[in-house]
Amino acid sequence: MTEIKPHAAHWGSFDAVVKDGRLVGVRPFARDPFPGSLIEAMPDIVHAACRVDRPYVRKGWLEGRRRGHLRGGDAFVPVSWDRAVRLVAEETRRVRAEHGPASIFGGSYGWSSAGRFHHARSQLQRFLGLGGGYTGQINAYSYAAAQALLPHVLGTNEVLLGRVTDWAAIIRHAKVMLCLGGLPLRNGLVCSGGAGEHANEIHLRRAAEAGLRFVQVSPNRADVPDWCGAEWIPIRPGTDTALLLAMAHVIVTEGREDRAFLASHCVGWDRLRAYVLGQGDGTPKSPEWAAPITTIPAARIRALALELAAVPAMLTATWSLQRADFGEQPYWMLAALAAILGLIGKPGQGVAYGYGSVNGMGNPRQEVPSFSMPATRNPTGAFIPVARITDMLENPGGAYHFNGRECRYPDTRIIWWAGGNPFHHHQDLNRLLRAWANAETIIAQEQHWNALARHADIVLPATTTLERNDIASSGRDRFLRAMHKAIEPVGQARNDHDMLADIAEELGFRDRFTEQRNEEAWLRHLFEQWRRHCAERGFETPDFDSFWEAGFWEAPPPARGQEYTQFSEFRADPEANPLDTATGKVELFSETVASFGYDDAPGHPVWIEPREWLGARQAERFPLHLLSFQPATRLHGQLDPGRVAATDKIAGREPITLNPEDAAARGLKPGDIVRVFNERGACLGGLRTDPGLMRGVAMMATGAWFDPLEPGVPGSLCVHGNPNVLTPDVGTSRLGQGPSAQSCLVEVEKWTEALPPVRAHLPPRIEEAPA
Ligand SMILES: Nc1nc2c(c(=O)[nH]1)N[C@H]1C(S)=C(S)[C@@H](COP(=O)(O)OP(=O)(O)OC[C@H]3O[C@@H](n4cnc5c(=O)[nH]c(N)nc54)[C@H](O)[C@@H]3O)O[C@H]1N2
Ligand SMILES: Nc1nc2c(c(=O)[nH]1)N[C@H]1C(S)=C(S)[C@@H](COP(=O)(O)OP(=O)(O)OC[C@H]3O[C@@H](n4cnc5c(=O)[nH]c(N)nc54)[C@H](O)[C@@H]3O)O[C@H]1N2
Ligand SMILES: [Mo]
Repeated sequence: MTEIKPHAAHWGSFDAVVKDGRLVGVRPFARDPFPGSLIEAMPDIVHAACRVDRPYVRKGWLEGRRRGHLRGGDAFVPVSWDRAVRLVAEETRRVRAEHGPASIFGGSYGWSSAGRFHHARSQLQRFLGLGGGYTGQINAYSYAAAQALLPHVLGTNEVLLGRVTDWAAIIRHAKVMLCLGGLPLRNGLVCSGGAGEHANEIHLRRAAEAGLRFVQVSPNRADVPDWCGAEWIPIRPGTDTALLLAMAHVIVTEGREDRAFLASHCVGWDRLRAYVLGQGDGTPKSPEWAAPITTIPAARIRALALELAAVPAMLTATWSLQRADFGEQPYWMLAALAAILGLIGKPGQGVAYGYGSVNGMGNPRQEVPSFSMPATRNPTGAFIPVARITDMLENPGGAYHFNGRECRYPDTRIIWWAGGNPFHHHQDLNRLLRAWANAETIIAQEQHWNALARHADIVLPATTTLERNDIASSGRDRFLRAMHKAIEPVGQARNDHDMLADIAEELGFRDRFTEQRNEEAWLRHLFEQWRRHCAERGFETPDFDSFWEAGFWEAPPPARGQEYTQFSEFRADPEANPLDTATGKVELFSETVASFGYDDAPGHPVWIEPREWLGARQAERFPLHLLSFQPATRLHGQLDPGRVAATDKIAGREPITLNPEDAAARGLKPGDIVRVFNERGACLGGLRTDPGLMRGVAMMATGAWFDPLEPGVPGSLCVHGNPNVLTPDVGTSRLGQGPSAQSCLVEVEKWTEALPPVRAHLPPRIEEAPA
């Protein structure tokens, strides 16, 4: 018998087709105009050979090889759920008593699932918070540098997270859109909390039809779809700040700055202006200065600056620009340029970040409340900046700076992860592997034997969303979607909520954790809360049963002609509607940031040479700039064992793209297997070439599961193609402490030895329990 169940994921909404208890197919949500192909991988993922079928404990951990032991190479031993729950509870109790709650690292960064009740990280943090506390992580890998910076400059992170100036306003009023990093459609395939409607392509097509001119500044022409007719200006990665400073130089020297706006709405223009003109350091930031840095001809920089001064313009940048050395600077300078041109708050103009980074950015929609699990308090209040995990593990008690604060790292004894994968997302995995050894116990709630599970001590098998009921919701999407349970849990997998409830019981707080609700009671409870919030804002919503039966609820579309421009009220009256910055104005110079005394993030935007870029001395040895971008064929590491990712690989290895001339200079041709390497590590990749990729740049998507030739040995070749064995692990600056994966130099050579098998999608070595 075939059953059809409405369901949703970060990568789209669909009907699950179930036969004889197995997921056999998917059908895209009928209301989604551009569903994309990622959902097609679902049956492979749910029934993958590498599902964790029952609880396991690392054999070495049971035998006492804990702190100081390199993880990744040991066999695992199956245990019963009862035993696993007891081991975890005992360990949690012991470590809290001996070392205090902050020695449990429960930051658990990661995307988890689209379902908002079973959201694994929220469940784990609720459990750890109610149980006495933990050390968390602040900000996101996506845009940590920006999250620290933008409140100082614009008083808000809405320019990053939404609500941003919407496409309706841009299309109506702007004539040109400057897109640093382009507007890649592949990144619009996903959205945290799931997409009901993939909207980016709708808006881009409308904009192109309306004649909006796109100027794409990026190393990769494919970052904007052809049919946008964008002008492509190639730029060396990591040098956008120099370009923007030079554009400011042109605008000032031509007297085209908006003096009235700078005087009434901004502070610090005198300081930034002096820097642009080179009055303090003797270096005018002219187009002639920026040309050799960026490789953009000075005349082109001058023309671009004058065009933006002449026609209504919207400025944007992809999030990846700030996941780089001193990544705060291009973001600050882009906001400064928008201010110098007087664009901020003008209808359909200004600056916002990420129109090309995720689905639904700039989606015209009514502000409907999102459906979510309420956050719980962490009684320790302890956290680290999101990407400082290796530093934390290496330096218990060590001091560091972050956004004006002096902080100390905790002494971590337990690492506990649910819904994220540090062996996917973190940089310099060989360094992480060494630091990871400093933990006594590593607990992973996972669905698959991915690199996190393989590097854990206690592995608790989690259900996928298809094995439970939930509700998907995103602040960037018009649809609330029911996720019906489609199949029974695979093997002994359990819901994160249920396994944590059992551990809470051992520790004496089950009822506080569950509030005596089961799954259905929770969903009804959260739904009623959401309905109340909707009612307060005047939205009519169905009751739970009608919603569940229908499978989705659609927020009413915005009225025709309705459009939204961010900062329009501030522009109209900056005294009555000040920004939430220290001065209430746009800060081109920030006294607050300057007072921190950071030379890697001073009081106004500056050009600082990245540690790794094509202009650096190391480029002699490692002459290719590696951009490890978001994959078109999966979400991060999720979906990697599925058919969509598989068809893109070359002999099972992750593709790496070079300019044909760079390939030829190395004697390489498309389809070759290559070794990509630098001082931090090496991986294999399958070669592709593209004349639309700038010379000197290599592109390799993230997400191929880490597969070291010798598991547990730092520096071992990743035979599958995970670029994070190559990327540097250093904070963007003391201000943001964000990840800086995009500042990475490598070299590529032909792989001439026998091709080692990819084992990433098979379970690890499993042994029976020791007597
Ligand atoms: N080099 C480089 N590295 C990067 C980036 C880059 O651009 N370059 N980008 C960074 C960015 S922006 C991000 S956001 C991160 C993404 O990093 P992550 O969010 O950590 O990546 P995911 O692979 O989505 O990890 C989610 C994990 O949760 C598991 N999971 C899903 N649902 C459930 C569930 O219900 N229960 C449990 N227990 N587990 C579940 C999945 O199996 C998966 O292993 O990567 C970062 N890393
Ligand atoms: N299909 C799919 N979509 C995704 C994700 C996924 O895993 N899969 N992940 C989601 C997540 S978590 C996030 S945070 C977003 C991230 O969204 P982004 O950070 O915007 O994504 P990236 O793919 O890293 O980069 C976008 C483009 O920026 C360009 N670029 C890189 N460096 C530079 C530079 O120095 N200067 C200029 N001018 N351009 C540069 C590159 O050519 C690249 O193609 O994507 C989201 N969307
Ligand atoms: Mo992200």
